[in-house]
Amino acid sequence: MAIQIPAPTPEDQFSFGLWTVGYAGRDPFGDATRPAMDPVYALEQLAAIGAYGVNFHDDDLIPFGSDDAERDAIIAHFKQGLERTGLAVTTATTNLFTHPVFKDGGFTSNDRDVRRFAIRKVMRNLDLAAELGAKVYVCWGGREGAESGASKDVAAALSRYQEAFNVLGEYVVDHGYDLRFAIEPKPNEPRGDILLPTIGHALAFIETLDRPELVGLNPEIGHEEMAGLNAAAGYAQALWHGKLYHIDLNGQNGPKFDQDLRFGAGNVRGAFWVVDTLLQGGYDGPVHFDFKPARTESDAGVWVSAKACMDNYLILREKVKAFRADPEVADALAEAKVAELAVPTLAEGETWKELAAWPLPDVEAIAARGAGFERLDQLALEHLYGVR
Ligand code: GLT
Ligand code: MN
Ligand code: MN
Repeated sequence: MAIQIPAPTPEDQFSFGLWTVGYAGRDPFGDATRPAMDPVYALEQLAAIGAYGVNFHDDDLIPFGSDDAERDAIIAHFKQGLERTGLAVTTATTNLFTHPVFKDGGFTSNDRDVRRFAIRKVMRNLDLAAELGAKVYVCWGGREGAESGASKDVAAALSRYQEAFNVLGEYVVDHGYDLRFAIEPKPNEPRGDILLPTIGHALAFIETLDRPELVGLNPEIGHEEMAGLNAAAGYAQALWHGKLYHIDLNGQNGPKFDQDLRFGAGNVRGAFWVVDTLLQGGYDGPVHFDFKPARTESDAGVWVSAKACMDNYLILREKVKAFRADPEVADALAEAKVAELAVPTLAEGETWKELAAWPLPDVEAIAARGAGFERLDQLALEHLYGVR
């Protein structure tokens, strides 16, 4: 059945990084296929397609090495663009991966001077992030890792990673900034192996920090799928921990290079369950698309691709809502005992002692029952395929 794609609204909080729509098409094998994009032009086009917000790396906006006067002029021009278009700055982040100084990482480089410079670079952009009203500060440690065993002492690297977040947490608190950090896991690329490779690794790491409440996650669908993981299940666990501070939605086709396809392309079924998980779990932060418009496209194709991210989210949201509202689905959920999982295994006041005295049911009879999961999943697929 054809559905009407709703128009994006500010409540949807759709946002895009300047580096996403501004991706000029450079890859390890080929040069840029599009010219560099002026950030203010990006703001205008994003507003035109109905986006709510924007985010950026320091260097996306202010080229590395700009002097103070250039920096001030760029920021003033960008602020005018924000005012004119009404776009919000939802998020900001730091580029600790492009300049050759970061070839062995930023916070975890073996070279102490690099580590000190990296923290300084983040501190400077935190000031700008706070000034522009960002509430989340993403930390993607793409270069924090190694290609070979002896070159990186992983335990020492984790201690330095921890130290960086502790220093930056103190910086934010001392300045009274209303900002929280969101770590973005990724298993590999550009490093052979990256530290904090998955949601689970990052969650465990966060609990070791001085201010764990200031640090959460920014999981990217493609990065979880590169690790062969189920992104929706990862998002659900991050929500369960109260740590889903931000999201990077995009598309990926299984464990291969980071494809950064527009959201909804790639693993479509996985995307359906990600949207369901966000709705069911009450995620209320920015819905950020971290994709790369294919390098085959002209500028016009960039905006087709960007708008498609929002449209695909809205389409999937309609389908998820229809799935959840379908009486047959309610029946299948009941048959599959999905709600029963919310009932604690022991009754209130019960201990292992009462459990030990519990008269055992007919285990063979229980084992013979079907779970009813195939019916439930087929109903979801039929909603997704558009026949319901
Ligand atoms: C880079 C990376 C993304 C991160 C960005 C934030 S930069 O494009 O591929 O996944 O979200 O640093
Ligand atoms: Mn990616
Ligand atoms: Mn990302």
